[in-house]
Amino acid sequence: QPISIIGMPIDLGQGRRGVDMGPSAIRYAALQQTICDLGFEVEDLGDIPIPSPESLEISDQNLKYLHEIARVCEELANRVSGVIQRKRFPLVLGGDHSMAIGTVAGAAKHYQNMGLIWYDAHGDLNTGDTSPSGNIHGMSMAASLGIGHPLLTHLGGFAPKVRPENVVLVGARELDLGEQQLIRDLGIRVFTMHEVDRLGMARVMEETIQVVSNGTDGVHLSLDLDGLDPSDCPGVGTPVPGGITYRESHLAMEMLADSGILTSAEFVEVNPILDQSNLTAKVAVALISSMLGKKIL
Ligand code: DIR
Ligand code: MN
Ligand code: MN
Ligand code: MN
Repeated sequence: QPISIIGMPIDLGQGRRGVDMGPSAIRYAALQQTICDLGFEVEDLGDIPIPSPESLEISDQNLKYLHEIARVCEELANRVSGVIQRKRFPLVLGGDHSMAIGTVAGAAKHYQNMGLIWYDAHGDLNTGDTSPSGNIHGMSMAASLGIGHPLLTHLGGFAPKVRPENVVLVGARELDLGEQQLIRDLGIRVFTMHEVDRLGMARVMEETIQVVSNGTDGVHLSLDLDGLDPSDCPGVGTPVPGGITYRESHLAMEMLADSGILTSAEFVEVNPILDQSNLTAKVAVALISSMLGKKIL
């Protein structure tokens, strides 16, 4: 399937500058050539324009930059939807994880029942009421499930985008109290680092693929690079020790490639300012290769 790259240089959803440079950093790590070498037809649609935080004011401390984030996510949703309409695979580069509200909205327009894999150290299951930070990048999975502020949950004119029984969280190791409660209430499938260690990544991904493909007609991968261990991916805004390794992540992406279930993907939270020699963007490109079916032999 031909691939369309979309950049989402957003940093309004969290507190540290530099993640707006994530799409550039991933492109700089030779994304397009790498995909091309794998034999895919690939186009780059450029970036969604994002206002810089210096030009804006925060009106609600519990939902920072709510209106601006909703507006640019709507644009992203339309762009993603257009790509799918043209029978192409949307590959979205971030940018902080608030962007997933747009990516998921755009993709979910095309599927009755979409599966969602959230690869992340965090749950991103807060709302304006439960968030300790007011940062919307910690609310994007909740919004996709229809929980939170209506401007976020009803983006694109419909809610919810996904159902709790079709979503899986992989790599979690830092969950706020409200997020833990929501996971219990909705019965969301979570593979914390405990399960990754205990079952192994192969088993975790077998079960993940089972859950997200059961009764679904599309599957989106939302991969936050902070799901990986900070020693492999130091260029992220909220690093948490004890993460998924580079090798486990490749295995996960290879198993997704073999399963053939993915219909869209995004790689987010790359912050080259906090990085060492663009390492995190290079890992993103390597993982994208595996996700697209790269084989050594
Ligand atoms: C925290 C951090 N749970 C929050 N979330 C992050 O602010 O809601 N998500 N870093 O990626
Ligand atoms: Mn995240
Ligand atoms: Mn984040
Ligand atoms: Mn995270």
